[in-house]
Amino acid sequence: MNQRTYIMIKPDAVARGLVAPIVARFEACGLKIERMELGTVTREQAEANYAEHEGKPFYTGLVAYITSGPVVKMVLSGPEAVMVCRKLMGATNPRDAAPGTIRGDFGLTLDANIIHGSDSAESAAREIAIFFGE
Ligand code: D4T
Repeated sequence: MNQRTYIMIKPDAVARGLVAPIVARFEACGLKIERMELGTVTREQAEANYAEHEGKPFYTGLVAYITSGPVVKMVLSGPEAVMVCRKLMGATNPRDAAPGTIRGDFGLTLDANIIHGSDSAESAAREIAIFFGE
């Protein structure tokens, strides 16, 4: 089933100059770039995106981090794109992420885990609306 998913390269990865190698992995897999934009995340967008985590101990730091500098926002499409992108990204905590995955190869800490990707088709539709207004 062809799907769209929302992917965001987080501020630390952009600052470290990792945009090209990360985007290359999605393209190498055959995923299509539908939208791609360098920009900042507003506080409103961050709170909407992470609403499920409101009240948790890491929530304030998470919102501060994602709004701290430029990110790369993308819509990618392809067969089972949501699941395929989650596999390419690896486990949420880079220390648990397998070598060969984006987080496993480029990340070290959970609070700056390199990349965000939608976890379901429903989340993708919600997040694409938040970040691209579609
Ligand atoms: P995102 O949403 O960034 O793609 O990550 P995941 O979908 O893989 O993981 P998540 O929603 O559980 O976590 C969102 C975001 O919060 C940070 N985080 C998470 C953190 O700083 N401390 C924590 O204890 C947890 C669970 C990392 C990712």
